[in-house]
Amino acid sequence: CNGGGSAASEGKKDDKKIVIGFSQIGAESGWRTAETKSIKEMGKNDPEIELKFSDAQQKQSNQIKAIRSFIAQKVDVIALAPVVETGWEKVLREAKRAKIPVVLLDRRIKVDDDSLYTTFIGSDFIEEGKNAAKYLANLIGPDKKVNIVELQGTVGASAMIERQKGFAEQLKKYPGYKIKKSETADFTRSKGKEVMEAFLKADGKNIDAVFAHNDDMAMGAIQAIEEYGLKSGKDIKIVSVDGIKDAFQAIKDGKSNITVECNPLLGPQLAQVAKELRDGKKVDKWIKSKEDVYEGQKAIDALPDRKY
Ligand code: GZL
Repeated sequence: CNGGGSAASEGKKDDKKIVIGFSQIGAESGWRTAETKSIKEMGKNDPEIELKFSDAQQKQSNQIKAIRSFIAQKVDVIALAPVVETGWEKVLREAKRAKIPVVLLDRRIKVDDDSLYTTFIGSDFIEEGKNAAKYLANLIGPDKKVNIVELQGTVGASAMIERQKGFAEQLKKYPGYKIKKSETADFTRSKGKEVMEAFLKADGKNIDAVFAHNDDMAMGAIQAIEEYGLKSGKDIKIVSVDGIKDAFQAIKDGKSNITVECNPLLGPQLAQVAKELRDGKKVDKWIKSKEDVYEGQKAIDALPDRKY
């Protein structure tokens, strides 16, 4: 180099940049791709951050490999969106031994030693499940007899476990509301359509509502309901979680009824946490996303401004 260049130009690690290794689950839903976009944009635009990105194609084994690779590269921070809650102790102990803080994004893990991660940036899934039931009962009438089918997210994912729990908890307040069938459709549109087709085939005349753990599965269910010959949003009410644009459009078109927002735009918060860790600041164990619930005219009015 010309001798006068900065440390970086001599090929040495530019120690002003914070290197974040992010192990992303995959691209199973519109929500997930929005989160990836938010974090990649942060990596590109924030001069203090260098982002290393790995896509695990839904496999925990690929996430564990990525974490080991980040440890070997001596990144400053590991960000992890854990596909499932369990099976992380061993590799997170390796990260701890390497003195690399681990920031959880958008899903939680179950570990006996919670010093294995520094913070969880994400939503209150129990709250989201409760809101889904509350708004559905408010729409149909809390005293009605309502047969519900449930499209669950990825088995073992905290978002799936806790949304199911919150919904069932709230449903106790409405004795006429019954979950007749509940099956995973893995947070994807195609599986949501497939499982809904099976539900309709089995007992289509007795389904009053669908609770889908994410909007993508709800979009698949809407297609199945229409192909079955019923009016989605009218004959069968739809409530789902995420708040992607397609869900707002479906509400505007009268095909869906309620979407419970779950914020995927976590790039700025991840950068903020990485800087606080660099500066030796203490960060909260849970950095909770702020979110709302959208239905009817409120959803229609918000549609033009939705960012994902
Ligand atoms: C929620 C996130 C979930 C979304 C789904 O934080 O983990 O995973 O709700 C996504 O769309 O697949």
